[in-house]
Amino acid sequence: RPPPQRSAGIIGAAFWRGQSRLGVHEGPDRIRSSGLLERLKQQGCAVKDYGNLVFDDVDESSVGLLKSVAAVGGANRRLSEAMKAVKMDGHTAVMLGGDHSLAIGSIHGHSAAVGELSVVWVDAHADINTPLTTYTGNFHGQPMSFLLHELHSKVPVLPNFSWVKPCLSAKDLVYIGLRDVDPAEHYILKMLGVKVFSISEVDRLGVARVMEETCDYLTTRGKKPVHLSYDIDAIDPSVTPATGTPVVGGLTYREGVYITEHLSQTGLLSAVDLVEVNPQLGKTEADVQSTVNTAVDLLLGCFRRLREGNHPTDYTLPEP
Ligand code: EXY
Ligand code: MN
Ligand code: MN
Ligand code: MN
Repeated sequence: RPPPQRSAGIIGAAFWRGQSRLGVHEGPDRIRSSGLLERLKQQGCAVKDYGNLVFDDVDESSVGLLKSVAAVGGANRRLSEAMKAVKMDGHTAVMLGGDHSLAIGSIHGHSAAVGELSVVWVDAHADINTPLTTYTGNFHGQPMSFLLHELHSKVPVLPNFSWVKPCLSAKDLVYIGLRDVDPAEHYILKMLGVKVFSISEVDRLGVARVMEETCDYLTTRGKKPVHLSYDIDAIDPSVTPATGTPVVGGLTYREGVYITEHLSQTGLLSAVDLVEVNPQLGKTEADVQSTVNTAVDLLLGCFRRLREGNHPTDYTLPEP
């Protein structure tokens, strides 16, 4: 039997209120216009573009330090429903952000469709502040706290968030690339025993061993579908400068792509987020191009692109 055809179901989430820098809502269209869909098709992947979500206009509402609470809750509710529908249609889901607060809806909706998940979170940041530990008030630094069963009792109920049910266990989460972690976040990671390959572990072990260990760790308790949540700021800002919270000393382009290639080869990759591309933050057009092109290459890697090259299984050499 031929392998089932791979297909990508793409959702644009042009949402930015999980942080304060203008422009991250341009990510989805900019990534599309750099040829994502065409290149996926060229590599033998079926593609369905579900377009950009339309979010309700919600009044700017702060709760204490927390910014745009109701808008973030509402947008993620819509995304969760859309994500669930894309998975029900049988695609590997691709969520183009937007800021990383969108992982709440993306992972929630993915889990609503397929049940228990593993999550691989590739980021300079842990994004695991609770609404009570954040000192910026930005929701893109908090999504993981809403998703983990173990933090449920530490997260207050907020306007437009009552629909969120934790859906992930700490043992099913792996971080890669961390290098800017707040003290409360570090405490939480240690308290819950979360598997973390910080950028120091990438230095020490090399990316190949990090990916072997990631997959071994996640598959020892059964082969759950994998959700890859990829923040472009995981990559070094010399390669991907057009992002809101760049941190020096990141993954190289090659390490970043290797992560996607390895996860793709497991056959378990079920959904991908590509977030925090902000085309307004490049100093030059070349900065923006480099950031967006890297985002596209990461996504191609998620759909079985190999840098060694490949060919159709029925390829035959022309006879003279
Ligand atoms: N830890 C800081 C905060 O909570 O605001 C910075 C978070 C940046 C989050 C970026 C998207 O990954
Ligand atoms: Mn992030
Ligand atoms: Mn980040
Ligand atoms: Mn492996």
